[in-house]
Amino acid sequence: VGKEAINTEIVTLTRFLTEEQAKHKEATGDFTLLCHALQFAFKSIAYYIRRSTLINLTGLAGASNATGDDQKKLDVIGNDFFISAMRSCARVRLLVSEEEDECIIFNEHPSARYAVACDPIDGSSNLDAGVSVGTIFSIFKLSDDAKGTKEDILKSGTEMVASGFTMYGASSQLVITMKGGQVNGFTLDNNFGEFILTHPNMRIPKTRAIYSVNEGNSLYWEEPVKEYVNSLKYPSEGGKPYSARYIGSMVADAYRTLLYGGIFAYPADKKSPKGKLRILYECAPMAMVFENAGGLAVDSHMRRMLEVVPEHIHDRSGIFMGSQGEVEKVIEFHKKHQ
Ligand code: AHM
Ligand code: MG
Repeated sequence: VGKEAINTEIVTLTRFLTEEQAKHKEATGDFTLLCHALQFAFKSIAYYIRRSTLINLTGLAGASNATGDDQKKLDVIGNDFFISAMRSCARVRLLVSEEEDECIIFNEHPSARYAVACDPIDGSSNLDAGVSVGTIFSIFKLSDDAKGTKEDILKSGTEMVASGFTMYGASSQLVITMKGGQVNGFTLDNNFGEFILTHPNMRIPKTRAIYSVNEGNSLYWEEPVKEYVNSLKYPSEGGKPYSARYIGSMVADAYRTLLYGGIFAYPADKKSPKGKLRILYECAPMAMVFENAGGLAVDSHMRRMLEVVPEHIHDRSGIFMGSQGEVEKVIEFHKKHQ
């Protein structure tokens, strides 16, 4: 390799965060430190997922989590890494995790100004088959009158300061966005041990004929959802039907949708009238990524996903997210039924 072929100006996540911080005169560095802790949690989880079949980390841990799912060994480890990182960075007051019934309150850091919600390993039913899973996170800045109780985080997604996810796939991909900002994608270079900026300013295509939904639930779907999905499969004369892609890991389905375009849906239905996916650490953070990339995200009532306020920390919602043109179609079908 010639000298000129080597990029010596690599933008690592650390460098990216330092440069972002410099753009904000009022920044204290707290957010940057919090993100450093986050990236360590991602690297640790990525490392153990890569090695899981070799070191007996497949299978169940023998308990179930807050929402009644069976916990995998890696769910427990991922959760522990996440909690430890958030506690030790000393910038987080509250932490909501899918794996914890209650909101964790770090009383040892009473002046910490951030609250974080996370799903440490989303899509864990795919883990033992080596299929991509991911971590989803949302970051809120506490208001001045915050009391340090879980109510401080029962906010709409519009209140988030940042959100994103890491997908543990053929490589680990970290996608992060800040309020009103661009969406940036980083790839973990295992040799460097660094996330490298590989996808600056990600923009989702305006339309794409790909839909991603668990059609095994179609028996329970409401009429507008049935009609909408049928319209994709049986287009009017001369039209081409959509392709179906469904991994069953929200992070992996979302990452593909972000890159290629299309729509990802987990609608509320007759069996799960509130939907399956959780607002604070699945729907809202994804919605912010999609909106900031030029896409849309709505709930099953066709409300803007980011404006939905959870009543409880583990509240669920239906969700449709993806390319602007594709989500607009869903909205049209729902309007017809009003
Ligand atoms: P989990 O948090 O228990 O892993 O569940 C969330 C996952 C999402 O990643 C995925 O989109 C969905 O559940 C798949 O559900 P289903 O198996 O019902 O299609
Ligand atoms: Mg999950």
